Amino acid sequence: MPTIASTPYPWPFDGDLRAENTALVIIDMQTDFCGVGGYVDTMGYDLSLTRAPIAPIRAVLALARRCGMHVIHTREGHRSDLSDLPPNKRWRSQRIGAGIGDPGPCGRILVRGEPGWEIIPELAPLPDEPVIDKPGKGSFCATDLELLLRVRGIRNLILTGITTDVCVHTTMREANDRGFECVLLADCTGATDAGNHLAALKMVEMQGGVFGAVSDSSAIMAALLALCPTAGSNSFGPGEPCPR
Ligand code: C5J
Repeated sequence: MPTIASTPYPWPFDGDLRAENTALVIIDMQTDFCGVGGYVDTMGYDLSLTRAPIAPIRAVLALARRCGMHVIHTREGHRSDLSDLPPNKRWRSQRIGAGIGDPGPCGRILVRGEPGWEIIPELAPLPDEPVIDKPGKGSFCATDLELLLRVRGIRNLILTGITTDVCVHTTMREANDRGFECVLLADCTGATDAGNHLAALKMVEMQGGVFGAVSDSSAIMAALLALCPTAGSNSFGPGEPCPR
């Protein structure tokens, strides 16, 4: 039974880890959250914290694609008329000088179609990879993510992206309550505060894994190579599926 090294238990719980029933979920790797002039930068947070996961996610993503594993991206953002932006969310952001919907160096902050809202080029989705556009923190709220996962027969979710304590955690909690088996990759996530990142990891591990498990990029990559040994070879191009 393939499992990956993770805490507080080897993931997934039943060893049913296959490319077909598992998705790599990459949450909100948008300029607004990790780029110069974006929302997080405008709020004055340290961008090195939210940029740290870019390289590890790239490595996992390349291998997941070669193994033919499902890859799903998410983007937080609002309609240009802001009709899906709750007034309290807007008010809070304006209060700290980074008003959602207001103009900034990367276009209107967190508005769909604006440069800051785009996924960063390093982690750009391939044309056949679903992108879930969400107005909130959780990826299941007001989206078709659950339908898409059920239709594809996906049970296991490998969670990556930013920010650990907000959109990644909310998504993990939503997914766990829906019966999905989740693992969060510590080095493939990042928060606007280092302490919050660590606290978010610890929260997952309580109560025997109250929301799932925590692992890292090297453990998942070892498992992917075990599942699909030829994925490590250079005999086929990036993005090409494993010739099983
Ligand atoms: C936040 C996110 N932090 N992607 N969004 O507002 O975590």
